[in-house]
Amino acid sequence: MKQRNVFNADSPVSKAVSAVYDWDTFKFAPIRESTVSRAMTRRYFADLDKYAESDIVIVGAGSAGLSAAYVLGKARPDLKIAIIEANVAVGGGCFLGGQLFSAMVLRKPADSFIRELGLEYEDEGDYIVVKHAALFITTLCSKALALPNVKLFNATCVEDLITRTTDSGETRIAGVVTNWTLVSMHHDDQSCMDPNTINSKVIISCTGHDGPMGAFCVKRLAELGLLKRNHMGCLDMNRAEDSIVKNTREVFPGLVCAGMELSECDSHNRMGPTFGAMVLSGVKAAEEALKVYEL
Ligand code: AHZ
Repeated sequence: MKQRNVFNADSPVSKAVSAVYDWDTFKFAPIRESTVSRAMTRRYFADLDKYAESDIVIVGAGSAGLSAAYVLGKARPDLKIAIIEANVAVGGGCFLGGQLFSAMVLRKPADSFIRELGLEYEDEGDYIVVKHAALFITTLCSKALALPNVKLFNATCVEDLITRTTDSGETRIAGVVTNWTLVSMHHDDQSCMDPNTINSKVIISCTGHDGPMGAFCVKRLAELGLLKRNHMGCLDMNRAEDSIVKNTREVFPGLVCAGMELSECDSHNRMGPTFGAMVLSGVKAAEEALKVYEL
């Protein structure tokens, strides 16, 4: 027997969403399919046009890349910041804490960044625990993307770097070469799918340690003999976190390296599932990138 849905302004759900729906008479506003297509494509291509000349490009939207994006976007509303992420989903290795556990550990003094995001945590003395890594990364992402000067191009892969040779003969990074990730995955069975480009004065590379797609910029420069590549060291939490943050820097003219990608450059130890160094490496990368930008 069909029951009439009760129109109830006092229901706890109506109060939670601050709206009352009468489910029997409910109807969405009308729309034509092409309107939806145009609403998306017009904005996407306007963004491609706007960010083709970016001030700072961040490669990789894991914990280090998104921390850098949030800090930079907030500190410098005058700069255009593009984030390029190869995956559909952001977060990199940061949707779980470690070994598929959910809680996320950050050693102090990274607790100040968690307070900046407005997240609750348990204070355990020398370290803090956020109840779920996904809560951290989604909050960080939403705060970064809410900034008007930050644009995320996800499902977009950095396939190469743009270089320039200055009058003094120095090679500098001057941007990134991109393609949609699904296109990048078919370079072996489709011919000549040329990429797109974004020019930028500074790149912050945060593509993580070596793996199916990590350490991209360090590996690319190393294969050309422009940068020496060292491999990530074994796990040592104490050494790893300090040395990643301390060494976050411009590793090649125009290229700041942050997060675990740096371990493939300098052979830092890995730290396993503790994320303070990723967050603070992102913050330091933002400062280093601004120094390069202002030169
Ligand atoms: O998809 C990658 C991920 O989201 C993205 N990425 C990689 N190559 C790319 C390319 N173009 C665009 N060519 C690319 N995007 O970069 C992101 C890297 O995120 P991550 O979480 O792997 O790196 P992170 O340095 O931000 O965080 C590392 C987290 C780790 S690993 C680790 C250990 O192994 O001990 N410990 C911690 C805390």
